[in-house]
Amino acid sequence: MTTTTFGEALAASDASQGQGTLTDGFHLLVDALKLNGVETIYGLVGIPITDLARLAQASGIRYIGFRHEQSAGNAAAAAGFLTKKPGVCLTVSAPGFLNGLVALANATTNCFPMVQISGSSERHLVDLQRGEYEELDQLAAARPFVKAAYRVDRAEDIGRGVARAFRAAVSGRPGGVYLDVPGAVLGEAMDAAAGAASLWRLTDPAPRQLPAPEAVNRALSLLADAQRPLVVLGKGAAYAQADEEIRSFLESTGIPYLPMSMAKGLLPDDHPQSVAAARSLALSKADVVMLVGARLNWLLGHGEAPEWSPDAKFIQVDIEASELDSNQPITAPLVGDIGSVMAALTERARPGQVTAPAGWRDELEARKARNATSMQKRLADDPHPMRFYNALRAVREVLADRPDVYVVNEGANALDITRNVIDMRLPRHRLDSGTWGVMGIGQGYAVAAAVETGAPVVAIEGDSAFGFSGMELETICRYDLPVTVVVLNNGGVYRGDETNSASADPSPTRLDPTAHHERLIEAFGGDGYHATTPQEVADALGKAIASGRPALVDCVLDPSAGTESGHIARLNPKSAVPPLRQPRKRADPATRRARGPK
Ligand code: ADP
Ligand code: TZD
Repeated sequence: MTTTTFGEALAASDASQGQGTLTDGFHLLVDALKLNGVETIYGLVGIPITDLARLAQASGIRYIGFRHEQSAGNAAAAAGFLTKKPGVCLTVSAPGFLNGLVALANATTNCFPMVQISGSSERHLVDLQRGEYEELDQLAAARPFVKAAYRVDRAEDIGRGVARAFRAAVSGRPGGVYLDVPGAVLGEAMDAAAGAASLWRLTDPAPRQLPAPEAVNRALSLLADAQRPLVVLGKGAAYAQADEEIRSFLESTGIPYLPMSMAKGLLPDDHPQSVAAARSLALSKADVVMLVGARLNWLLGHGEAPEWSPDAKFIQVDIEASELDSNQPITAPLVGDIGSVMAALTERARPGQVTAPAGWRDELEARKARNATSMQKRLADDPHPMRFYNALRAVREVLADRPDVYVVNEGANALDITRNVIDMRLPRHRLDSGTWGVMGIGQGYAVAAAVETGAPVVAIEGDSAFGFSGMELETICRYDLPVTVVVLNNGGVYRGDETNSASADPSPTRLDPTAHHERLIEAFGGDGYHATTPQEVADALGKAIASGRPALVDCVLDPSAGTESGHIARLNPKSAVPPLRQPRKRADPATRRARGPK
């Protein structure tokens, strides 16, 4: 028996394709992806998809191989958000599939278009539970977590399966789609001409959805009567790539707006109509609120008092009609794509019909000025060891000169404080933990931002958050990506100064306060920096971005910096009985040794 290398097989199959004889599932799948514009696949190989990845690469698709499928999936999800085309993640069966599924579910939760393609084991063995290698009914497992899930059972259906998956991922409300491809289907041969005829390219994958004219008029008259109107821009508005339509509606009416975290930069954060710095006043007093690609979920207090005025009336612009009324009555529903809806609002508004009353603008301005002063004070503080604000002041100063940098952000305090301190000036340049507040997106999102845009990326992460995808530093180095990871290292989950008086074990929130995370990237050829002062942070970050090389800046923070659960401590359930032991909030000997004298 002779064996054939993959390269020989590829050459032979290319030749045979040309002669119109046979093709197979591997080739049909790659051809279907290429036909539908896929340029990059994020994945991790093994049985039965290794040759699929090789073939994709040989056919001109960029293949980015990760160390864990969750990061590959997160990269695909971020690619979907950034490009408005489904990001593609490729995994092996059962465990690889499940690792990727977390990211696919997260993409669905965040309304990012993504397709996870997983190889699966022999159906006749899996379905009778005969104990196959990596046996799992993946289609059934995926269904509860995704927007849609399909399986291709015949090579001749590969084109249909890809079309269906891509259409589902990107049309209407975007989301994650699972496509199951059994190994046997990849290997299945069929006539090459019939195979080519079985593939198609989607026409208009995400058609515009125009709002009804009466819905537009209803929203305009509600806004016209408002005394204290407010627009909330969510990540759906960023995703929609309707930047001009949104800007011209806001600027022609003068209505104050609040950007949700991933909508920061849609208009530059220093825009005079941004009321991010007067958020609580804006929410609590607005009488007419227009939500644009933002859900009234926990991130917006479900629209409830006292965070919101109990009399507030809502207008909601969303592509998903069933989202409306999920929390509060929506007085003026505007169902459609954001570009079409915002353009219709601007077009149909009579000159001067919708304005922002001066009293309301002045009230917000005064609060913004007051809050800006206290922010300046916090940033000016210079404690040593560093705390979040003075470390982030240094990051802010460096990034002020680099609006082109993509910012990835995860952690608790590291997330909340970075969101407030780091201004964004360009749309879709900030990616973060999102709707689930999930940890682990850091390196995957950073890889995708670098790969999809070619621009420099700075990932600002808590030390706990960083750990979830830390091994992807090797991926960043292997592909030589311009990514700088900034670890805000306070030696713990939330903070690093809690001791356990019951045993020698560290407390549940403790991590190693002496960790030098920069050494991790050095192991893979990247540049490591250890920073203990804001000046060192600024120098290291400036150098790292300028180099365009993979880098990590470990910022040593005081372990007592940070609060438990950051801004959402109220979500921790309260015990009805007094705790057995109060955790002590002071540095233990290891921490004190590590930090030196104060
Ligand atoms: P945030 O967390 O920033 O508040 P959400 O993720 O809660 O934002 O909300 C995003 C919303 O945007 C979703 O309800 C989604 O259906 C909607 N959406 C996504 N893309 C579009 C689009 N092109 N047009 C209209 N709505 C969209
Ligand atoms: N696991 C997952 C997947 N997501 C989560 N959100 C958590 C666990 C719980 N969690 C948070 O909500 S924030 C956080 C965890 C573990 C880490 C906070 O520590 P950090 O950041 O070092 O990343 P700060 O700046 O020290 O708060």
